[in-house]
Amino acid sequence: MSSTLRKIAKAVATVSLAAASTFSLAGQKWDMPMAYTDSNFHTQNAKAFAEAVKVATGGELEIKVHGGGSLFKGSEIKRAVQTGQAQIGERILSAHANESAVFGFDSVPFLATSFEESDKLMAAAKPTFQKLLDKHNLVLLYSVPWPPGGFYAKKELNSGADLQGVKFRSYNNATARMAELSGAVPVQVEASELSQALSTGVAESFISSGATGYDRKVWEHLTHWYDVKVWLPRNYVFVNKQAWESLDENTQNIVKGLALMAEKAGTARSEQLAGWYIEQLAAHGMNVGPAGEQLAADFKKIGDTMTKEWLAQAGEEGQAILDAYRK
Ligand code: PCA
Repeated sequence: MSSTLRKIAKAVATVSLAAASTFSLAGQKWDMPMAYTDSNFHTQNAKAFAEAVKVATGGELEIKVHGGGSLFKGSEIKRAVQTGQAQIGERILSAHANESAVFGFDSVPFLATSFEESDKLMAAAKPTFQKLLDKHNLVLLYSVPWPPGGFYAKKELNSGADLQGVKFRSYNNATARMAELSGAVPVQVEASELSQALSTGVAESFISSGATGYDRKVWEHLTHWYDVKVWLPRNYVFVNKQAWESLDENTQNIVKGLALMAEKAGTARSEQLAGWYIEQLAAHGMNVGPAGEQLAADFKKIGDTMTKEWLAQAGEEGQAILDAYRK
């Protein structure tokens, strides 16, 4: 090789090496732990979001979704993102009410019981919620409600008294409290471990949407679902603040835009699937329908107690959310 050619080859190698290292410095790979199974509609929605981010940023930001609690268990996800062990994550919002009652705004019984009301409540809560998240070193990207929650059981429920002594699976403070006030015995179980808890008799009843009943094939263990519409709890997607600030403004804007779309698309999907999930429970032999008069009245009473308790815990911030919602 002539010395001129050698010089050119060296120059090309140096330039392409520099280009490659610039790319790897600028390009980021984020891990996104999620608690619910890969086929769940929230997880599917997040996968579509991650794919869109990759395409729209020309690969500058790649988000890898880890479903089903495979990277961090549900109960560990928030802490992992706060401390930067993962850059982005998703969790059911009300599970964090044990840290601050404000996180439970969407799980005040019978406060918001339709998709429309759920959106309205989220809009009312957003300023307070975002301020709280900032204190936790997190930035909110989007949130999507589950379909309305009802009661699963393996016998007919005619009144609240029928839950006396029943082993009741909870997934947050509100479901545990509802169990206690019904005289049931709460036991905390992640959705990813629900089938096992039902098959081993650790749990025999719980509150959840048709989505989780379908995802976990609960018809293999239970017989009834009562459409109580107690709430529409949200999953929310949050980013570690330092990870967020490490993105340039252009990338942040792309991510924010796609997050807004993910919220709309996920919510539309939840609403679209809500009835279908219930049909699936029925198609697999479960009795599905509204709660009878006595059962509904008993739950309503428990709901009133829990609303008072939540307001006492969430204080002025809680009251501000309720006032903005009812305006
Ligand atoms: N499914 C989740 C939370 C709310 C819902 O509908 C669960 O049961 O864990």
